[in-house]
Amino acid sequence: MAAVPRVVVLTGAGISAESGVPTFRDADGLWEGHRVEDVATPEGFLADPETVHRFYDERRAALAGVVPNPAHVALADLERVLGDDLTLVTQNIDDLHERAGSTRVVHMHGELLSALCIRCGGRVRWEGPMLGAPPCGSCGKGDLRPDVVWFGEIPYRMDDIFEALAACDLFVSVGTSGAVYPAAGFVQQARAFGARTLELNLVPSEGSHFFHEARHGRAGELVPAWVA
Ligand code: BV8
Ligand code: ZN
Repeated sequence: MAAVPRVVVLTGAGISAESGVPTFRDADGLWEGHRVEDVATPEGFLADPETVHRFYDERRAALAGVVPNPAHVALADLERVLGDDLTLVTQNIDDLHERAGSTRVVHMHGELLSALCIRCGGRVRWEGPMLGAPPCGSCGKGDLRPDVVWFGEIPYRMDDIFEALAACDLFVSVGTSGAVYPAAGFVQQARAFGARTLELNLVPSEGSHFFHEARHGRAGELVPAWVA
């Protein structure tokens, strides 16, 4: 019985693009409506919490209008085959992997459907608008912020991710521009530990040259073909 390969998959906004979720850096990217510094940094939130809440409230509301695409479904199928030998890390804050059936998703940049108390650090699932929300239910004093990792903040579960990268036989990156660190550096770490590396993206990413192999096209076609 051949050893089961240990696989790490990293997904970015490109895997949700075919579900109708805007990416960050493509022509109609999200950031165009807003300067990154204004909406995706702690300083931006402190300076103008209302604008930041509106930005994330709009994206949270938009989740109701999108559904997982075949790329999300294929990765959920892969989890049923590989079990613990698959580590799925996403930079995305939508819940499309979960809705496609993935059960153990590492949301390194947080989640739209979670609220974080800036005072006690308490978390609570949050589905509606956060602008004007009452104070935190745990400590009763803190204001809630989107439970997402902004620029300058430390991504979640980095220890688990580094451990998976060190142990994996195959690292696959799906739908990411390779513009944001530390996610953009994962391919180099996996490769340094001897893993094979594969990029599945619409166009060559900024880190394409770090991969052993790169296939370019739509995630909805490339991912099911790779998983099959
Ligand atoms: C940190 C959450 C320390 C909120 C996000 C100078 C040099 C290097 C690094 C830095 C630097 N100055 C500052 C830094 C650090 C900084 C950084 O990397 N800045 C960049 C801009 C230079 N990083 C940080 O601050 C991070 N924290 O470094 O802490 C540390 C480090 C290590 C260990 C411990 C501590 C925190 C970064 C997190 C920021 N938060 N999002 C929110 O979502 O609003 S980032 C945001 O960008 C999203 O998470 C998004 O996922 C991420 C990356 O974007 P992509 O997912 O790749 O999306 P993008 O639009 O860019 O690309 C889409 C791709 O899909 C394209 O390639 C496109 O071709 C492709 N595509 C499109 N359609 C399809 C498709 N592919 C397939 N099929 C399709 N249909
Ligand atoms: Zn609190």
